[in-house]
Amino acid sequence: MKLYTSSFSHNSRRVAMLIKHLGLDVELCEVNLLQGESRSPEYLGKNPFGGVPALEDGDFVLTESNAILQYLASQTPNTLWPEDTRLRAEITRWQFWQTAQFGLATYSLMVERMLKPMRGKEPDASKIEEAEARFRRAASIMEKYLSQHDYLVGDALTLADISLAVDLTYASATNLPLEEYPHIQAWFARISALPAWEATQPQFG
Ligand SMILES: N[C@@H](CCC(=O)N[C@@H](CS)C(=O)NCC(=O)O)C(=O)O
Repeated sequence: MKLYTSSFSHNSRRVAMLIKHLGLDVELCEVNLLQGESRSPEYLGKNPFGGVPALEDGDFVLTESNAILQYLASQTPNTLWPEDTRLRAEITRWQFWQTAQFGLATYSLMVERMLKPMRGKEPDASKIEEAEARFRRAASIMEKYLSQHDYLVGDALTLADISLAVDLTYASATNLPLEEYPHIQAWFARISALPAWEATQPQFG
């Protein structure tokens, strides 16, 4: 299998972390986003959705990091993606919520506070305000849940934790107000202590 990835894409990191954590045999193929490779005709020929990450398994191509996590974790028995149907449903629920709420807020702040300045563009104050409000709404839901649990599903690390934690990759650069959420911070410290987190730190250049 091959994973088309970018070493500074947090969405790619989600999958790279799982590959490291489970020691899966997947070849990582770097796509140069800064040079527009993810939109080149050659790449779109492989992955018509464009962007990274994308997994290639023979003639099967899968996009969306959370779908790729489930597909890869289904290849081998492991506790990150337990067999139990309800646990899987809870993991999937957090992953949908990541895409629709938490990750939407952190991504908007990444665009406004990192990507626009990198491209010499002015951040949009109204978008920052909207994203911060969305972040606080989402973070208070996680904070309440994590005040009573060490992990998002069950009592051990699952795909749900990887999915959500990766959205904090650029927490400092995007000025996320994590100091307001001590239980999220404690949970994040557990995830970021994993060797797979350290091994997938973003690389620029
Ligand atoms: N919802 C998608 C988001 C993928 C995404 O936005 N990828 C970015 C990098 S973090 C990308 O490839 N941008 C360049 C492009 O779309 O061509 C996922 O979770 O995989």
